[in-house]
Amino acid sequence: MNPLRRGAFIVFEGVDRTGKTTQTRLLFEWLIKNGIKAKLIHFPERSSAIGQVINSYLSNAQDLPDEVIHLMFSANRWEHMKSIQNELLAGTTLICDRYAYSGAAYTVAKGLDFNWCCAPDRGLIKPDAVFYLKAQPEELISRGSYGMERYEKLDFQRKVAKVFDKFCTQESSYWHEFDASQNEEQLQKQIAEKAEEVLKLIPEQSLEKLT
Ligand code: NYM
Ligand code: MG
Repeated sequence: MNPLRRGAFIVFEGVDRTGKTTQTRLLFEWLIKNGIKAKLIHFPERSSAIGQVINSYLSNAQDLPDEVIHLMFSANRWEHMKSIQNELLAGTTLICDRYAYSGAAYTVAKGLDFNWCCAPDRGLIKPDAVFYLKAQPEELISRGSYGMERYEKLDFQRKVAKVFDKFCTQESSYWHEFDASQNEEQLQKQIAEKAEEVLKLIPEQSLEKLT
């Protein structure tokens, strides 16, 4: 592969329990097997000081106003922007489990304004592709009960799903929807095919920002 080629930035989105963590790992392994330099990342990134506040909020150890936690999720992305940019320009493909769209979706689901929610993430590096793992929250429940974290409730997940659907329609040029209710292997195959297409387009594309 051309050494001057930058890496691709591929984001996975979807409600809780759609298999994002499994599928990001499977895609990462597939890329490595095919000789593509790749790295897995995940937001929220819980190890930084901001990440630790987010973690204590999600585990219900701490309460914060909706606006404050929203801005912290965004700040958690901003604090990693320089390293994400450096990795991409150095030729590493980044597979990212959740990004700014989760930020908007979970806060809009609480009733806050869509545009207000998107504003703090404007200027972040724009993904080359978003892989949207879609399934009805009702169906996902059959995979076992939700965990103990904040937001892991059926009625809330339904509201989150609506916002992801809106993004998928609005940002259709780089959002790709996958049926997350099918089995792991089938889903992985479809994802790998799409990733291959995305990687082919990278040489012509410079890094863009979220607007
Ligand atoms: N979440 C995640 C948000 O509410 N806003 C964000 O910006 C991001 C990135 O955190 N229920 C929520 C969605 C999840 C929770 O994520 C933890 P994960 O992927 O389960 O670690
Ligand atoms: Mg979770």
